[in-house]
Amino acid sequence: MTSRQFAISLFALLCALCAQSPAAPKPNVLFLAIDDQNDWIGCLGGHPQVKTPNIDRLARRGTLFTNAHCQAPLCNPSRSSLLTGLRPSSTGIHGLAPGIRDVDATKHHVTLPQTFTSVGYFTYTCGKIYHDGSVKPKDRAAEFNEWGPAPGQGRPAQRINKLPPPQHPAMDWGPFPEKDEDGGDFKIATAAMEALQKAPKDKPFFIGCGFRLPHVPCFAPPKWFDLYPDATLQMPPLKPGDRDDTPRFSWYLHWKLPEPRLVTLEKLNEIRPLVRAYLASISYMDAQVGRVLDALDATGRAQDTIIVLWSDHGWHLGEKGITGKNTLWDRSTRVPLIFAGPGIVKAAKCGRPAELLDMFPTLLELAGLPARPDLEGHSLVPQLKNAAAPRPWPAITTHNQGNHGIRTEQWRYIRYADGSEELYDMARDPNEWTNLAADPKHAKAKADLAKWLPKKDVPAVPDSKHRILTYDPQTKAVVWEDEPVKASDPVPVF
Ligand SMILES: [Ca+2]
Repeated sequence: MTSRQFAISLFALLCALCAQSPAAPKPNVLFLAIDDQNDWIGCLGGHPQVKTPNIDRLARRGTLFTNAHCQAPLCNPSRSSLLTGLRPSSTGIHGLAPGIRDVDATKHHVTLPQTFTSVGYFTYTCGKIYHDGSVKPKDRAAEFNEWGPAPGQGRPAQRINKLPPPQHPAMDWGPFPEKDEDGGDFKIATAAMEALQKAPKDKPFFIGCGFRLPHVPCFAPPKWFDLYPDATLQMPPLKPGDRDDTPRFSWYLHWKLPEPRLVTLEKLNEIRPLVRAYLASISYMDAQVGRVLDALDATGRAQDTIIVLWSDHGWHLGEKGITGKNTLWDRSTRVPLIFAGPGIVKAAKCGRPAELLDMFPTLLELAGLPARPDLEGHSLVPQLKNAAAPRPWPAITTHNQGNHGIRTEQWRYIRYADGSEELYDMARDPNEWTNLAADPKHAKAKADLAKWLPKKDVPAVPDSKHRILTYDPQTKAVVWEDEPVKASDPVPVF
C-alpha cells in the first residue's frame, strides 16, 4: 500500500467510526498467541493424553476451528502473514528475517494491531506476538500503545538432555524451573493480567499476549511432567519408511535444522523425554491461559470482549522422521484457532478450512470496522454464527517460493518447486502415510486442488535469512541457507 492509499483507508476508517452513534460500543479484543503449538490440545484430539483444561473451556465458550492452518510453517513468516493479512507468497517474507518494516512490500502496510491503535483502542502487547526483534524499537509505538515484558523461560545452570555438540541452546528439554512463577510464560500471563486491570474503562482495548511454550527449549516446572508419567506415555503414531513415498524435494524444505531428526533422538533415548517435555510445556502454558481468562472475567468486561486464541504453526515429534516445523504436512500446519465472545456461537466446532490470515478480516468485521480489500484472508464471521456455513476456500501454506500445501476438508495436496507432488486423502489417512499423487484415479482431484496454488509467488525478499530455500528451474540448482545441495548428497542425519 502506498502512503496515499494508507491515508485514504485511514480516512475511510475514521468516517465509518464517526458515522456510528457515539454510544455504539466497540468490543474489546484479547488476542492470545501460542508458539509452535500443534494440534496436541484436548479439544483438537491431537494427542490422547494431553491435558489443556483451560483452552478446552475457552473452546466451550466459543467456536473451535478444527481444520485451521498457518500460512507458513515458521515463526516470522507466519506471524508476518497473519498480522499483515498477506500471504508469504505475496510479500516474499519466507525467513526468520527481515521483519515487515524492513520489506518494501509491507513497510507502510497497516497491520492488525496498528488498525486498532489507529482507531483509538488502548493497545498493549506482552510476550511474543511479532517474531522477536522483527519490529524495531523506533517502529513499536505505531503497532501497540504499550509494549510489556517478553521474557523467555530461562535456563538451568547445566543442560538437561543428552544431545551431543553442537548443542544448540534452544534444543533442550526437561523439568525447569522449580516453581511456576519463575517461568517466562507465567510472567507473560501476569503482565497481560495487569494490562487487563489497568486498561482504561472509557475506551475499548486490544491486548495481545504471546506465550512462548511449547516452543523449544521445552522447560516446564516438575509438577507438569508428573501429569505424564513415562511408564504410561503414549508416543505419536509413526510409520517406518514413511518418507519412502515422499519426494526428495520434501527433504530440502528442512535440509538442515537445529531440531534433531528422529533417528538421532531414538539413538540417544531422547524422543520419549522430548514428547513428555512438549506435553508438560503445553499444560504449563495452558494454566497461564487460564490465569488470563480468569483475570478477564474479574474485570467484568468479558461479555464485551472477543477472545481469539491461535498458534503460529505446528511441530513434528518424530512424524515423517523429523522434529520441528518447516514442512507442508498437517503436523506442521494444523493449529488451534478459537474465537469466543459476543455474537459467537458457543461450544461449536467448525471443520471448514480456515487460515490464520483470516483472523484480520474477521476481527475487523466483529469490531464493526471497514473491510480491507487489500487483505488476502476471508472473514470467518459466517462460521462464527453457524459452524456449518459453507466456505469455498482451502487453507494454503507456503514454505519458500514454489512450495505450497493446499488443504481442503478431504484432501492435502502439496506441490514443490521442482514440480514433485504429494496427495493425501485426509478423511481416510489423517496421518498422511500414503502419497496418492501418482495414482491416475486421483488426477481430477489433483488438478482441482492445483487451481488454488498461489498465482502470485514471489522469491524471498533481499536480506532474507535462516531457513531460506531456493530452486532454479533452469539449472535445477537447490540452495539451502546459502549452501548448494547436490542431487547426490545424502539426507543429513542430525
Ligand atoms: Ca513459532
